[in-house]
Amino acid sequence: MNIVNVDYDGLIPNNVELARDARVKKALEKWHPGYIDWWHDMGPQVFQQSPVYLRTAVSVDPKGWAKFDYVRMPEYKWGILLAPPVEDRKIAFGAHRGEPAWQEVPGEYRAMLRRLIVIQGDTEPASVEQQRHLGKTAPSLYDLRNLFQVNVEEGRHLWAMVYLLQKYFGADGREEAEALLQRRSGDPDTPRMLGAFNEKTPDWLSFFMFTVFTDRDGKMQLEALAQSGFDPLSRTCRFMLTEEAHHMFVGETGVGRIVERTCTAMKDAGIEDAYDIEAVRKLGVIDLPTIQKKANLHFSLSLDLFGNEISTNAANAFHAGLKGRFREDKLEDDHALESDTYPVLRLVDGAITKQDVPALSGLNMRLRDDYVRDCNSGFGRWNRAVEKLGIRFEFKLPHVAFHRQIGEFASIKADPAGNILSDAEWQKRRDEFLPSDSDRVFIEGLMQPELTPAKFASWIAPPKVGIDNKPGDFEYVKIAE
Ligand code: BYC
Repeated sequence: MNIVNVDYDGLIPNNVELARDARVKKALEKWHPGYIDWWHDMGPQVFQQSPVYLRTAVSVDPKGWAKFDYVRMPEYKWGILLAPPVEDRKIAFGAHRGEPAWQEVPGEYRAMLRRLIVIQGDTEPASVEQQRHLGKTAPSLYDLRNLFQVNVEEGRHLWAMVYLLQKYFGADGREEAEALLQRRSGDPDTPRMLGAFNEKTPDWLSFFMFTVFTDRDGKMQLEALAQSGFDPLSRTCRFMLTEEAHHMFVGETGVGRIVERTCTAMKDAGIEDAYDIEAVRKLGVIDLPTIQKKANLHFSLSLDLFGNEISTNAANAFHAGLKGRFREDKLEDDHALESDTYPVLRLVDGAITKQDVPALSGLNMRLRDDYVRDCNSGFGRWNRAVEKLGIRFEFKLPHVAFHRQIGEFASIKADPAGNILSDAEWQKRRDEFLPSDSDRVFIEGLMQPELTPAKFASWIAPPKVGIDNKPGDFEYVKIAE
């Protein structure tokens, strides 16, 4: 075994020499049955015993790290995989810039580091819990397989954070690892830590939007943590990012396929007006304005995950060298930001106003701005597809003040263009901006399972290529076995 290849002999595949680390191995083996119980209780509600064509990480070599095969989900090899170390790596930002990256937890920052790892860890099982019922209404075997792939990898990401807690944080790390299995998405008494992870993912359009917008927050946060001066966290996040890319692919192509199917059906039926919702829905497809409303919802929920506009936590984590900026190592400045400013949208005397704030306090917003830019690229692709199919409609990202629950704009109501509305106006117009009860009922009605190989539900187009280049009629999940 070396750092690139993974040791598959034991219960827990790993490239961290677990076999030589009796204490951590024992702690993880003790945690394992609780994890499996959690997976049975809170993981996918159906097809747990069906062989699923899944990829499993067998290496951390970027050129070929995964193998595909049929696996029953509870038997998936959830391993601990860290990207190879960078020789002589130095801390790249903050007060310790230029010092060797930490291989052990820096004592003075222990609590801050633990909190970041626990929050990251908490989101992983939360998303599996949110998505557990979706297998019952999959639009195809291809999509069912993709859902399960995302789920098992989120499970692996929980393992990744639990390894860090068990290895580096002693008794309190063990307690936190236990607590990660106890909290439940949406539970009134023991909810998950961040707002968006307690929301429902009621249907497949929401699932795809979640993987577009919320997994993309995951990408941004992992990129920021991959810059960490705490080297084991950096290496862990670097490998997680490899897997995360597929989750966003699932979301972006999922929404893209829904948009394509809608536009094609409209064209075939001779419907030009995208807002003739009743006529479009009669075709058994999802009208474009409703897709936009779902995007509005999931984008705004995901913006909340960046925290407050002005954040001492973010400033402290950067100063300490624990959490950097998006691609910090590619930025050209002093990487200390002590005397810099950053422009941030704030609520000043009731108006949305751009204000220069100390760059350290504005770090959450800087990451959020990078995120918004990244989101726009997905919108561009969907808009090009709409245009190509000859339909007049444009998807737009809503304003950052729209429908917020965290930060300065939580106290106001704004429309997707960023105009401030009175409470009464908001109540009157809310259903123009966000999915209404009748939208939900309509979408729910469409969510009938289609589990015949090569077949797809009426509202979604087939993918351009199969997973692992498999043909269109490939049996991605062997339902009958
Ligand atoms: N909900 O100083 P502030 C992923 C709390 S997703 C509830 O602005 P900070 C994935 C905050 O905790 C990525 N509470 O916060 C995606 C703080 O509480 P305390 C997950 C919130 O720390 C899909 C207080 O408000 N990873 O991987 O600067 C599927 C003051 O706020 C929320 C991370 O998030 C909220 N939305 O920023 C699967 C990375 N926002 O300490 C997986 C680690 C804020 O006063 N986390 N609060 O009690 C962080 O870096 C930061 O904790 C946050 C918040 C960016 C989340």
